[in-house]
Amino acid sequence: MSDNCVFCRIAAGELPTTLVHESRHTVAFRDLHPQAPTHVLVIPKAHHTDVAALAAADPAAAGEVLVTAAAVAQAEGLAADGFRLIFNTGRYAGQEVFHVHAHVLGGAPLGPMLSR
Ligand code: DGP
Repeated sequence: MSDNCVFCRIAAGELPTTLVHESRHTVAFRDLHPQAPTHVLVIPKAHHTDVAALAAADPAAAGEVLVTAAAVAQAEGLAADGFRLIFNTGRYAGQEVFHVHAHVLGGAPLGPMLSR
């Protein structure tokens, strides 16, 4: 656990959140500021700054985040019409929370991948 990391504190149950799914190594919860009708964040419980750091340090955990994201999409009813997974990574991507998280977005047409 990293001191002052909001997602570590959510994973530890120290901050209130709307949990969607929990496994031994992952937690999924609803985004505080949803950008789509369904917007869930999936994190590993262990602290890694971003998806590149996670993949380098623990490829199995990276895979588990993807498996959890797909299970969440299925459970939230997004699988049939489709959904988007986003890992904002670093400054140019606008990453705000430096504990790796997958955004699972869906529930309506999501538009173009990037706004220009
Ligand atoms: P990113 O830009 O990829 O780092 O997105 C961070 C997301 O995390 C953003 O959509 C808002 C969400 N978020 C930030 N703090 C909290 C929190 O305390 N609880 C929840 N549920 N979501 C949060």
